[in-house]
Amino acid sequence: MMTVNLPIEELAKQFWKQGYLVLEDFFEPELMDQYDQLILDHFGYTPEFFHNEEFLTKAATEVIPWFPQQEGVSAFDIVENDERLKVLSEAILGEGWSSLYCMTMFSKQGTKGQAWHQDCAPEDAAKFNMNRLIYTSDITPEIGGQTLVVPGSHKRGELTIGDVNEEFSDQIELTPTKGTLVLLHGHTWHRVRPVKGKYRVSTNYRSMPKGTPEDITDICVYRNMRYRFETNEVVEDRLAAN
Ligand SMILES: O=C(O)CCC(=O)C(=O)O
Ligand SMILES: [Fe+2]
Repeated sequence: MMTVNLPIEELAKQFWKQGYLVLEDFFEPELMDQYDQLILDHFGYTPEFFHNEEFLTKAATEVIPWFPQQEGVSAFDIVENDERLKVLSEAILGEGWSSLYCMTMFSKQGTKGQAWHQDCAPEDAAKFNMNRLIYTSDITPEIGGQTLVVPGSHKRGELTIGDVNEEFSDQIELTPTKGTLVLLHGHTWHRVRPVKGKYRVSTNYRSMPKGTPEDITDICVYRNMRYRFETNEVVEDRLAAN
């Protein structure tokens, strides 16, 4: 691999300490504008929800997914192939890591964002996805949709049971601007604030270490349930069990 002008080892260490990493101005504004336009061309401003009513209500999560690479929108390969992103991913995930899929998540005006969750089950610390999130337009306090994370929570096991939108005293609020890269461990507790602006979008190039099952992100852990996307069902009611 080519040499990259980033303190790679330091950044990897920071990722493993915090469970996330924020790199502002990582991508060129022109590329982000191109992506944002492709995303708006696909969704418009008022797309229909994709998930069923039960999920929308119980998960308190209102995002609409799109997998542009699976539809041959080749512009999305540019970020995938970014040498700096590859080198950083390898430093964090180790040799033999792989890309999972690229998913754009769109939220229209007046929607809830996402409740606290872990993208995959935390029981085995070695089995996880890593989110590589890019923001193609600014998130601002006026627009809403800030991403909340609990630093170090990737080492704290299962997300606790409780209010799906609790304000934790140790949470950190991220307000990513256009071109920002956020790397986020799938076991890190995270949430997205409600969206007040016209729309809010993030694009996630999910990845995983060698030996991770392809369906690692099929079951998501919320504070009130575990949900399986493949079959659209609640696989564990965490409130009933306690
Ligand atoms: O859009 C974000 O900022 C976070 C989205 C999220 O929860 C994820 O990519 O797993
Ligand atoms: Fe997530």
